[in-house]
Amino acid sequence: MSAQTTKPPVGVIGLGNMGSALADALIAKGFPVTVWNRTPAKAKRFAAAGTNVAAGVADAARASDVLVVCLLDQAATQAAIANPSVIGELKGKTIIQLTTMTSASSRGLGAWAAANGIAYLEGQILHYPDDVRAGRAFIPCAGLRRVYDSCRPVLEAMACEAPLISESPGAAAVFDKSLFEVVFPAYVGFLHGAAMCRTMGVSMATYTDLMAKACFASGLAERTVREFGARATVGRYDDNVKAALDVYAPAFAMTVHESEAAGIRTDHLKCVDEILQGMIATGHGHEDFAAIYDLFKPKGA
Ligand code: FVH
Repeated sequence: MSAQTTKPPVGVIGLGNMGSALADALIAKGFPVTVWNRTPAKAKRFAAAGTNVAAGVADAARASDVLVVCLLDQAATQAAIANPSVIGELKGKTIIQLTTMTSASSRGLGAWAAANGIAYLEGQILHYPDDVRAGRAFIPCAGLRRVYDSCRPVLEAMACEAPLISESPGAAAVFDKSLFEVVFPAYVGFLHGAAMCRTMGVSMATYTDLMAKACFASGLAERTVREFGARATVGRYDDNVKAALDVYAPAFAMTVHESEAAGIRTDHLKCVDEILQGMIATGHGHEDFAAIYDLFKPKGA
């Protein structure tokens, strides 16, 4: 992609929920876009609006400097791009890979691209298609800085934040999974908490409103992750402790007890309870919650 061109021709491979939003965002920002989808029906509205629709992935690659790939998974991505006619068209060009996949798959794809003279940037979309259309999506990226720099205009059309978090492909994929790790248990907890409160006659509306205010509108969630991050960076957990693990552990044990008393399953709570009790048993009760970070060193490190 030429450094002087701010709006290079872009191909979008995959017009599912997310791929079509990416194409919409690029078109809205004035990029010359060529789209392709395995099932042609999904490309119809683009053709009707005057967007170039390619007959195949190789045609889309030929028409583009940058190929944005957003397919179901790694296998679909492999099927779409790993064939000689596509490789021939992509040589010297750039792939922005936005399909959700594991870090190992992304590294493999990066190595495949390098071996075929194709620049590779991995990005993982953290938000929903409507967020992409509204310009409020985050897409953390990983890949060589020079490739990232050359892709910035395209990234900025699809995301409000698209930081380069590492030069190693796979890092964005791992970040994506970390996000799932943070939010999915929180979502499960939110719904479980609602069930507990319902047994005491608290309405869903009251529960939702109070939880949204207590965790998010108050800034608690953001303050907490920033404080944990700062403590874990220096590895000190015993200074200026606002609430020690000695305080949190019994409170969480009560949560398990409340849930059991209400006849609601507690399996997802038990492992957190075990971690907290383990911290107390190993002499960390006086420390901050962030001390748990040190439990998660990879085996052998
Ligand atoms: N939708 C979302 O909110 C999330 C947000 C976070 C990131 N994800 C990831 O984005 C990838 C695509 O997700 P999607 O929501 O667009 O998924 P679908 O609407 O199901 O569209 C899937 C597209 O993949 C095409 N496809 C599937 N298999 C193949 C194949 N073997 N060869 C070529 N294309 C294939 C499918 O084509 P078709 O079924 O219409 O012919 C769609 O274009 C995904 O990794 C999410 O995790 C989205």
